[in-house]
Amino acid sequence: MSVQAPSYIQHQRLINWVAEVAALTKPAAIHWVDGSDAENQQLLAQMVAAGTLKQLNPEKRPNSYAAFSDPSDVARVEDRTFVCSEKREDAGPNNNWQPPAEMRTTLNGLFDGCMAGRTMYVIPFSMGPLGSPIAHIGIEITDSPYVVASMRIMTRMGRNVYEVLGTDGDFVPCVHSVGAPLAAGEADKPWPCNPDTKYIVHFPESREIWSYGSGYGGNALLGKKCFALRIASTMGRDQGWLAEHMLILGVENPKGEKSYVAAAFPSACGKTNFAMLIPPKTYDGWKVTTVGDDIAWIKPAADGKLYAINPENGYFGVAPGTSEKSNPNAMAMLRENVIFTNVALTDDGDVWWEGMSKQAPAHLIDWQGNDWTPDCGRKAAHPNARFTVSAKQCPSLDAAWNDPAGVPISAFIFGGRRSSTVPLVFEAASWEEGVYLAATMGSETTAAAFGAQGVTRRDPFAMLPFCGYHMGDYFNHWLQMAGKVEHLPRIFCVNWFRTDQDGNFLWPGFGDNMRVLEWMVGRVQGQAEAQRNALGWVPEYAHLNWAGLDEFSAEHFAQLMALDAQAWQQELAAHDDWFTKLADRLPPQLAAHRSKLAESLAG
Ligand code: SAT
Ligand code: MN
Repeated sequence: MSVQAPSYIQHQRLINWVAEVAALTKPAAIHWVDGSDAENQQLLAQMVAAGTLKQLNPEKRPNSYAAFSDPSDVARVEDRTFVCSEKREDAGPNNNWQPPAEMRTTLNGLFDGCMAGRTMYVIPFSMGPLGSPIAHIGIEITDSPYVVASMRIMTRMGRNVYEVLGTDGDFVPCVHSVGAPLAAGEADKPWPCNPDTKYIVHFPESREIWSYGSGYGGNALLGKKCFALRIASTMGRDQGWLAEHMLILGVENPKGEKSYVAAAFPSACGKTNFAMLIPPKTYDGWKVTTVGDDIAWIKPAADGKLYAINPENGYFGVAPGTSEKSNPNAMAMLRENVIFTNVALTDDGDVWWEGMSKQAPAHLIDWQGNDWTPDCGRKAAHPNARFTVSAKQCPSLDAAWNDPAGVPISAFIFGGRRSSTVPLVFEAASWEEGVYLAATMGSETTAAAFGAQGVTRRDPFAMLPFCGYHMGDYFNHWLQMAGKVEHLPRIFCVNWFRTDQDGNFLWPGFGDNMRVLEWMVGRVQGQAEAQRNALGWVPEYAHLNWAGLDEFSAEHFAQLMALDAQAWQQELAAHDDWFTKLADRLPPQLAAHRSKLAESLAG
């Protein structure tokens, strides 16, 4: 197939690659995406006509749309996700692996003619501010206009990317197909996908991504987890930087002193809410600002500090549970220009999801298009329903969010969902101990996420499904940063989810997380006090700011911070089980710290 690239593309290797993919996938047409407003409007109108999108009531939700996916295509598919490094050991037990040559044969078969009857879109995008030394470029080829419209929100997408690429710049090639070729005259579906066959494949050595069969989220928006985490983590390993599943936020005190922190939480731990936290009323003069809600790329700079960018340009957030209480900034950000996926529709053409309001509307159309009433026994929105919205609409957006230099990181925060054992907050006594804590971090499953409820799954650094290489090597990479970075950030652990004997949360959470954040940032600035214990440095009751939370007693706080020796013996045994899985590449420092920790906990 001959391809005619627009004259503003001067990159022959890129044009050749597009021609190769076109020859394989055999689309009906090629569209070189330029990112313009006119192009976007045309694609949206085309998707409305095809039934892929419904336009929402412009008076309620201006310029916003709802998409409804095929019920077989509603989330990332971890069991269909592969890291095909040359050697199996390099992918590690944390990734599915197949020999790269075998996988290429499989993919060649699947992609042969897979775009028949469809338009192939070529999407140029930058992860991070255009031209930033921390940013990297990708080109996604896709046959899904939904992916084009979503990538326009989630990345810096458009023809100016080619100016950065020039004639020979590096890019990560990403090939995506919904895996549903159309025979001549065959009618399309509103959400084409392949219900039987899905492959999300990464080749870390050649830094390529191939995705087949799904149109949803991280399976299809390849800049996100595939590139910005799995492929970028291997780039970071090779080049001495970090690609992390972290939010980035700024905290400014009334004196104007500002610190940035990056925080990793597994899913269902309120990560987006924390990234957009609004401090309690008593925090006059304090500001919390958002740089990113999901991913951080972090590189050492000449001044000896680590600088972070949010490689993304928007938020692909979970809608259910988002409310005026849990995240007022998100609610404000979602007022217009949003693409929702798998939410429910109200009778007046707006959206609703579980947790948006205490009282559900009397009637809705659920995400599968059926009538819904509060007593029908089904969820109105899919539990993994999403919003896709530009970062620029976030009311708490940090002034430096688009700064090519990134923001200096002074602390890393790791947190899971633990009903017991792990205290509200503590600070690791050293970098190495912090890496240990992050490496052994666990989170209890919620029914929505994994079926079984209350099982603690180890999710080191919240990276388990996203690290593109052996987790043991990844821990080692983190340990090695100590020799490369002069001013290392401090490392903290938090747990917002500890419960009492009756299963009630001990910590109010949401805006009150500010109290813990204030202490952590105070530690960084040398202003907050702490006490040493077996885990590290912990605040005493008097070290936190309780203004506006007067009924919160010292005894209550003690319950949140308690170290239960027996529970920690079990915890350490779970760490052992977890480390056994990674034994072939586990850094010896971590095993050594395990023994030290057992001794200090024994007192
Ligand atoms: O679907 S995404 O990968 O973008 C979000 C998630 O599942 O974590
Ligand atoms: Mn995420």
